[in-house]
Amino acid sequence: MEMKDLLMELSLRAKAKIEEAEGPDKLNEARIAFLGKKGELTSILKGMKNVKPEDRPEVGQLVNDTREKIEKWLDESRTAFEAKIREEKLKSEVIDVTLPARKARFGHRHPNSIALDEVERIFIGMGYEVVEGPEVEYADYNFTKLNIPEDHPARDEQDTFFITDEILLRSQTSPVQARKMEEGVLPIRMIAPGRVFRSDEVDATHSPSFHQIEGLVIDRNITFADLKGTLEEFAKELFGPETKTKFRPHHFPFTEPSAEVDVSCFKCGGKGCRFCKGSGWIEILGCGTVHPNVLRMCGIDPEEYTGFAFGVGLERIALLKYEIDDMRLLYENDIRFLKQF
Ligand code: 2U9
Repeated sequence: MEMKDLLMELSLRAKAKIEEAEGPDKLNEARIAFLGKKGELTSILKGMKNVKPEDRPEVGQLVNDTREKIEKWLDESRTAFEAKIREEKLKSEVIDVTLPARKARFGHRHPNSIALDEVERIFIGMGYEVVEGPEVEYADYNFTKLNIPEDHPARDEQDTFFITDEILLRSQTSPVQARKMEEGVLPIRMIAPGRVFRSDEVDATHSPSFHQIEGLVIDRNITFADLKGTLEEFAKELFGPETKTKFRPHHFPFTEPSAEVDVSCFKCGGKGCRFCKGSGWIEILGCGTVHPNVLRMCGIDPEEYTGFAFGVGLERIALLKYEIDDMRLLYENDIRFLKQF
C-alpha cells in the first residue's frame, strides 16, 4: 500500500479505537498503540526510506498531520472523560440544604462546676480574688502554720495521706491562704477553691477526695461582724433572699472564735421537712476570726491586722442545691445522671 493510504487507514482505525474507549485507561492504551515509541505510526515512519526523495516532504507533512489529528482526538476524548468524572463527583457530593439539621449533642456541666461557678460569681461580686495552689503540700503549710500542732488528731496518718514525713496531699485548701499571707501584700480578700484529700471510706457523704472553697479576708479593723454580714449575704445569694442564717459556736484550731453556720431550710422555709430532717435548718459551712497564731506564723502582725476565714464543702453545696442524696453520684460520671443539669 502506498504511504498515504497506510496513514489514512491508520487514522481511521485510531479514530474508531478512541471513540470506543470506555475510559482514560483505554485512551492511554490507544495512545501507546498508535503514537508510542513502538507504536504503529513509528513503524510507518520507518518505511520513509522507501519513499522517493522528492515525495518525502509531502509524506513527512502527512505523517505530522496524522499524529496531530490523533493527538487532537485523544485530547478531546480525555477532556470529555474528565468533565464526565467531575460531573459525577459533583452529583455524588450534592447536599440537600432543605433537609432538617441533625441535632448537635452538647456535653453537660458537672454539678460541682455549676456550684463552683455560682460561689465564685458571688464572691467576685464582693471584690474577692480566686487563688489556686498545689495539691501536694508541705505539712508545714497544711498544719503548722494553721495552728494545728504536732499532736493534733488531724495530723494522724489515719486522716491524712502523707507522702513523706513533711510532704502530703493537702487535707484542706487553707495552705493556699497561708502562702498568700506570706507574700505580705495586704489587704487580702480571696477565695481558694480546690481538691482536697482525706483518708475517708467512701459513703453517701464521704470521699477520700473532695473539693473545698475557703475564704480569707485580712485587713485593719476586720471583726466578727464583717464575717457575719459577708456570710449572710452569701447565703441569701446562693439560696434565695428569704434565707436566714444561724451562727453556732464551734472550734477550729485556725480560727478563734469559731462558728458553724446553718441556713434556714430553702425547701420548707424553716418549718421543718424531710429535707432538713425536721429541724428547719441546714448546716453549710464553718468560719471564724483568724487565730492570732496563724497571722503571726504567716508573717502578719496581729496587733495591726485582723481577719476572718470560712470553709465550705463544694460537694455539699452541689448536693443541697440539686437535692442529690448521695455524694457518690457526683463522682461516677454516669452520663444519664449528668444530663439532668
Ligand atoms: C487560714 C486561716 C483560717 C478556714 C476555715 C473552716 C472554718 C471549715 C470545713 C467546712 C466543711 C472544711 O469542707 S469542709 O470539710 N471548713 O469549717 N475552714 S474556717 O480557715 C482558715 C483558712 C486559712 C490561713
